[in-house]
Amino acid sequence: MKTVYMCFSTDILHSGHIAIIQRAAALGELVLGALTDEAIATFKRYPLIPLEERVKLYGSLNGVSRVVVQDSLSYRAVIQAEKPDIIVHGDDWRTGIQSGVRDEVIRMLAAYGGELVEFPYTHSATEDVLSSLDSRLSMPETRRARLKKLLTLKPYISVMEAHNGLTGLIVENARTEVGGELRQFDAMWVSSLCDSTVKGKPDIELVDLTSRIHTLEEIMEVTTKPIILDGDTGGLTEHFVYNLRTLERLGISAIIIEDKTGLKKNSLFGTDAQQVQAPIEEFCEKIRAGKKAQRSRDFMIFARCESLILDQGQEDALARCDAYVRAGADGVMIHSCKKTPDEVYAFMAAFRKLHPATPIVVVPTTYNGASEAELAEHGANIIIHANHLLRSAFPAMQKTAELTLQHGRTKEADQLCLSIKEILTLIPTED
Ligand code: SPV
Ligand code: MG
Repeated sequence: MKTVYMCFSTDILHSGHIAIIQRAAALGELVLGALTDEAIATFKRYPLIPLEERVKLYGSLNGVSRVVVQDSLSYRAVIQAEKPDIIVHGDDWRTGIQSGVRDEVIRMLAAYGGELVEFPYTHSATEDVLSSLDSRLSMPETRRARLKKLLTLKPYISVMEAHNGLTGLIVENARTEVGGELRQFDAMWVSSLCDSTVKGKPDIELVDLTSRIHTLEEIMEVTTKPIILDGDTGGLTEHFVYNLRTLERLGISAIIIEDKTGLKKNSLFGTDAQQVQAPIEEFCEKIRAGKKAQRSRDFMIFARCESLILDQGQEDALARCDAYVRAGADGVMIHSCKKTPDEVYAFMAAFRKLHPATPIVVVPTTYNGASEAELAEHGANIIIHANHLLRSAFPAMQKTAELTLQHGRTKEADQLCLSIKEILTLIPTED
């Protein structure tokens, strides 16, 4: 009897799945692969039913002889271990993001005479239910909890900035395949720099919370991924405790507040801007008050340390971050405006000795030669690309304006623009 392998990532079974299992089982002895939560989280929402439960569920289905765990989107390890005669998949992976994974499967099967059988993909009514389930992920309770959960599932969290509905959609939907693995952003950063700059205002806590919330609402309305808010200094402690409950209720997953006092300016000015760090105890009190005020268990407050930005040295950074964690911060953000990540690496090595598991957030804007994987290897858990969608859009917009003035028409700017057809269909209507 031939062995047949098929991989599943679903946590909600419908009649279409049962039908495909029966067809696969008719080809031989069916081994079902259960994709791990970590692997699933790389390309869609993490499963609501955990792996162990899914393994039991799959194993109880008629036609399934046993279940094995597949820990990557690539079938490489499973093919090597199981050497199935047949691999079954829906034909929907021929194009798009999974086609590289498919190519590898075909190559590996060919090496020993195995066969790929593709069943035509059929749209099931339950798929609509599943996508409506996905949209329920945007509801505040579920959405807020997702960041904490992802921190337990992924080696590191990749975050891109969003500053309005459209950029939110880009962060929500951007996907790429690298070496057989799918990549997508895990969360969004709503930056004070970008939120101020799009409004033509400086990044000095001038754009007030009401306005920041408007931006958040705009993004949240069209996306489902968790949001980390750049909360600047958090303002007065007396105000912070109210404001964070508002954010929590909206479904924001985390706020990062920085240990500055007085007129806050953007950190990337480094020591060129006069900026003052708050006394350690004063900032710890703000963290303590915030943690006491929050109502849910999953909302997180990260403490951002500006010691390296302000040239106060590693010892100061470490003492502060240690105190912030002791005051209840869920994690720390260590910021730097150096061109290399060396001082961030040195900090993480020292901090890890004190707090082996506390999340560390980094923002590699000036030291962006360091890859996410390198930063994570040195201890980072959350990596924020803080301003790049805005910075990349601006040059194109400015060039378009200049070309139009220069030529008295817009034709010369065509190559910088979406086509009319593309802009009309970019945002589909729901019918
Ligand atoms: C922001 O994005 O507003 C930040 C990060 O606070 S930075 O601009 O690097 O200070
Ligand atoms: Mg900021």
